[in-house]
Amino acid sequence: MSEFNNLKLEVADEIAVLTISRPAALNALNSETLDELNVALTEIEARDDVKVLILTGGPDKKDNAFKSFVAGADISEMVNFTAAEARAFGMRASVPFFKLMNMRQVTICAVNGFALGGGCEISMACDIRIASENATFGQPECGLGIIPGFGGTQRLARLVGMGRAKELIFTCDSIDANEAYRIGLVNKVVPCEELMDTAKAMAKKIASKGSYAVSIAKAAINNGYDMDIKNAVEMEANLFGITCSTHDKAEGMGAFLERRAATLTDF
Ligand code: CO8
Repeated sequence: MSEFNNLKLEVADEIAVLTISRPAALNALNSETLDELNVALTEIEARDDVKVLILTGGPDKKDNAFKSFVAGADISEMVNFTAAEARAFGMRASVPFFKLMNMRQVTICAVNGFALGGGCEISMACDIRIASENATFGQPECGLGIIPGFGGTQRLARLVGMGRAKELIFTCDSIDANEAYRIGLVNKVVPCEELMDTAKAMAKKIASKGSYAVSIAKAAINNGYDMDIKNAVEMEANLFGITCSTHDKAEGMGAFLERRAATLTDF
């Protein structure tokens, strides 16, 4: 695996934990971090020993506490952007963000503090979000004279509905973890000290299923979301057919009928 300046990667028991670590800037996303994310996600997707990825933020420089998941895109880098540079920066982010969304492994975002601007946006590119009780979500961009540009205007509305997305983006209000849960932005809220154990327990449960089936289910949900229902259900039927040709389908159904535990091989 590559070496990174702003990321840490640990792999154990089929679960990768990728930590964004720029303690001097509350883990804000600069170009270098976005490029490193792209490399790391490409390498993780190619690894057979990783079934689920957990993305999280590293501790703060001052007291080593988990204060910020990602406090946004790096404002000191963006401050002098021309329109062309801004567009390039947005595109630079969209590559790793789409990887999080579409890679074959499930991606869980463990949000441990500020998830503002680009931080909220990268969490929304993951399949599932688990928040610690100290997490704060918001899209403060309009207060900076810009708009969410890492997919926020699109993914927030898809997750919480257009009315709530518009309110959050137009007012720049931050919301706490419980409000994020209430509006469907996060799947779960847990005490800070339980965040990583909860994310790993969910990852372990997902990893215990047929990984090929899970990856096909992820593709079916993602691809069908923007299709009309008729074509989406037809696409699902085709993907269902593909899963019927796998060892895991024969083993999973056979084990059920024989009243024994299945041994899934991920294909
Ligand atoms: N960018 C750069 N540096 C940051 C950022 C950031 N987003 N957030 C915090 N930092 C730095 C601070 O400058 C400070 O550095 P230093 O110690 O050298 O002065 C350090 O991190 C600690 O921050 P604070 O002292 O401000 O910590 P506080 O605990 O007082 O406040 C906050 C924490 C509330 C999170 C505060 O830091 C803050 O408001 N940060 C900015 C949050 C924000 O506005 N985020 C959105 C940024 S815009 C964005 O994400 C756009 C995404 C789309 C871009 C599309 C381009 C095409």
